[in-house]
Amino acid sequence: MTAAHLKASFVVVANRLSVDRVTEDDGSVSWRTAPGGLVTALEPVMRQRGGAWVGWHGASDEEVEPFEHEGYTIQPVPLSHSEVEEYYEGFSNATLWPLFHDSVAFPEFHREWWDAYVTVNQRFAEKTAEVAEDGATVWVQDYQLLLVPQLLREMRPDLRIGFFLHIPFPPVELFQQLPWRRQILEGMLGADLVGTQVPGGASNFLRLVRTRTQHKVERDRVRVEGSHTCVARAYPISIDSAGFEELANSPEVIAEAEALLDELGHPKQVFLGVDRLDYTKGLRQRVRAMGELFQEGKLDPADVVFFQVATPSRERVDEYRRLRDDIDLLVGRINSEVGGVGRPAIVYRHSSFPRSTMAALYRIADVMVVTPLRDGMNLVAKEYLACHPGEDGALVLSEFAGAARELRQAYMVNPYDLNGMKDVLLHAATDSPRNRRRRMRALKRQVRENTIEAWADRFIDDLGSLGREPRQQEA
Ligand code: ADQ
Repeated sequence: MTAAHLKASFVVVANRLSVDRVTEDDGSVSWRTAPGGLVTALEPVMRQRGGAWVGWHGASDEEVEPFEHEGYTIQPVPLSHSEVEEYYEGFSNATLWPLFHDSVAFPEFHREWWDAYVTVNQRFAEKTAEVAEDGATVWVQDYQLLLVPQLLREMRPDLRIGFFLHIPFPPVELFQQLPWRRQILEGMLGADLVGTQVPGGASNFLRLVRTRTQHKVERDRVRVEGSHTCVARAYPISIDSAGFEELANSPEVIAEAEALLDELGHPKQVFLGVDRLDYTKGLRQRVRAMGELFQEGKLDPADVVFFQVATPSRERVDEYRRLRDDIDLLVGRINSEVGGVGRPAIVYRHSSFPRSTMAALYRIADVMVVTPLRDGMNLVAKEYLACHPGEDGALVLSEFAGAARELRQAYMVNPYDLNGMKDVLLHAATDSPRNRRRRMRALKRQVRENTIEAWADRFIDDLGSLGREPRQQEA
């Protein structure tokens, strides 16, 4: 039997597939794991559980046949060129993404983008209905697919449907701006279980349901009239902690870390930033803060390097192009003013790296700088804690990352407060070894104990038991 005919009892549905296509010079095609937080988190879950992953393969106007990958089935969903523009770059990434991140960039509202969003959500729901076996568990992911739970329930009431939002669910005042707010709430309510990164997200959602729909809300439960009960709760996501730790301690990664230090001329301290190049990640503020510390002589470029890697992201969306230009300019200006010896004060790489290189970077970072203006969780902070050897390291973390709720021993910053951030950066770099160790020990324990398997098990177990309750009551 081919992959196309296989039905699955566990289905993950996400905008993008877990794999990216790579075309070699000789024209041969292979697939490699895609970068980004959602895939980093869910790929190990799929490898362990098997099933099907429904998602777009990343190119427009092209149909790709289903295939097997690492023990699960890849089920590609096609998108046309205009759908990529309107559903993906438009409604998902220029309307919902900024709006759900505190409007740190201005969200645009266009009716034709919404129409494309509805069409594509319908297609994802149809594909999922086709590949899910009777009574299957379906786990829909993220803001690109907010309508899928309801659409899918209409087609397949036998399914157990979970939905997880990887980005923040915004405060009521912001969400209410959406012209299609009611449709989106009803779309999400099609799920048996709605998961958010932090409890505040679930309570924002429930408050909106209470005020904007007719459904009855009792604590964390919504009684969807004539249908089912939808529960909304927080499930803070994590990483494959043991997998990252093992990778970081492999001889290859240790050698790569040494080579990196050689290349940098063995500075006394390495500050590190790792992000998708996204305006929510607070890169402008971070680069300015580090630049001022160099310019004011508080950090000596002979001793200290700030290494920033930024994965290219959403490059066809205007805001992202502007951000890229701004960072290029800013880094260039700072480096021309505060030249280091043999290497610049800020080493900036605008590219994606293999996971082993990421692990090597985390190994050599004395101060990890994670300063988003708003972030659902932020896995980079957790990856650093899993990968950095020993207890002599420091995590500087924005209070506006979901991770700040769990990683309380980090050096916390408000990224909007440049002077405050500069003080904390210096404090983290110069704190006593005893304090740094005490904080790192607690942080590392947190990440070691809260793994991605535990996160997935908790969500899927709850989905199994919660989904059954209303049916038993109705019997
Ligand atoms: P993202 O916004 O993508 O995720 P994050 O959680 O930090 O943010 O994950 C980024 C991932 O990309 C990490 O696994 C990191 O290692 C990887 N990465 C970053 N730069 C890279 C580079 N140059 N080369 C290779 N890999 C790189 C979204 C939400 C987050 C949430 C996750 C998971 O915005 O808030 O934590 O989903 O739910």
